[in-house]
Amino acid sequence: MISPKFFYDTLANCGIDFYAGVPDSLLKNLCAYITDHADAAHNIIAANEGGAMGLAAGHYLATGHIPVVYMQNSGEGNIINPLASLTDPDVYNIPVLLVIGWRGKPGVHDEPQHVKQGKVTTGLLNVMGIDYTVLSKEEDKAEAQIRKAVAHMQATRQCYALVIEKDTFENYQLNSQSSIFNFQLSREEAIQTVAAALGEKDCIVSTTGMISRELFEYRTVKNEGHERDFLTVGSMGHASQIALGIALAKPDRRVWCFDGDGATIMHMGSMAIVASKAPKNYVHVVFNNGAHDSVGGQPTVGLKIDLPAVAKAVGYKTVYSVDNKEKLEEILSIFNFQFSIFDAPVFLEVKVKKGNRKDLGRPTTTPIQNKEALMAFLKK
Ligand SMILES: Cc1ncc(C[n+]2csc(CCOP(=O)(O)OP(=O)(O)O)c2C)c(N)n1
Repeated sequence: MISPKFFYDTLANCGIDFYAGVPDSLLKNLCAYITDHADAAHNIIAANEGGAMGLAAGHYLATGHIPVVYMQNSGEGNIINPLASLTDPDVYNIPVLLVIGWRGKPGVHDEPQHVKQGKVTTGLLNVMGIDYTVLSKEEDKAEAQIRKAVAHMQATRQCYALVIEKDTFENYQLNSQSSIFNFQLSREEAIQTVAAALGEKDCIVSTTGMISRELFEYRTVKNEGHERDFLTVGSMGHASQIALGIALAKPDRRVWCFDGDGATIMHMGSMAIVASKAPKNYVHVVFNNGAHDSVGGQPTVGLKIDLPAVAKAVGYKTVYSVDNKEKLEEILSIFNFQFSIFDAPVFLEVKVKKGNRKDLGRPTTTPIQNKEALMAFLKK
């Protein structure tokens, strides 16, 4: 395995010291090392991977130095547009070193949302004309690959990708305290509290990562079915729009979006669309731990910005922010009492602490079973 320090120092020796990206579980140790060692001007955890490409391009324009964009392969979709219309040699010809975690690599068991992306990871690079290599797990070979990549980018001004398999990087524990907040509630307790307050006809669209896993476990422990929940296992940042689509088509049901701060910020423009449609049956709950908790806990700006104020500014009718169970239960009881008259869409920020149970399971039903059960439930 490669030590994150070795990778970081090798890039530094090649004159590369600017990072932008969205964290990934396979890159967890590397992202943690970068978070701890690069200063705030040289490591920007972007809203989404396309934004990271923009930041990288700006850095290159200002300095002439090759930047790095790190991401999970799920983020390839978000960079296709900047690759085609910003960095490509047919447009501005800007070199960016892409470091891409390869979830769902064919032959390696992974969750359903990673299977297709894993199959097309290198194919997408081929079609975009990006040269790449799968990074070796041996440091001397990896160093040679990095030097070759840098020489290629310097000669051609084109992007180059290092594709990273599982278990490439040695363990590195994030030290940074910047994203530790001691809120009373865990995310799982907060999810249980909100889910317990829902009506029989209500449905939930939950976001990628631990939030969907914790909701799934809640139903299992309660001996309830999973038909009321759409677990958005992939498509990070789009749960609010899936919920909006359901809410508009089913105005007689309350629809709850269970979002994360990272996912909300990833496509924050979607909040404006929710508000502009003003669905009377829509509640957007953001479990805000200020972190990309599901992939290693790297910080988001979630607790540095005022998300309820953003919601209010784009037009959500009612906004709340709570950081304890009593207040959360109080607000939920208002919803239940006043459902027919309360001013929606509602935005509810629940500030929660980072972390999850170590023995947290994963959904045992398939995405297609989940979809079919929900569609049958919505017909009732
Ligand atoms: C487009 C895309 N980029 C990156 C990822 C990897 N990823 C999965 S969950 C997650 C973090 C989600 O953070 P947040 O929404 O704040 O929820 P939390 O995990 O903190 O509960 C990330 C970055 C992804 N699935 N899709």
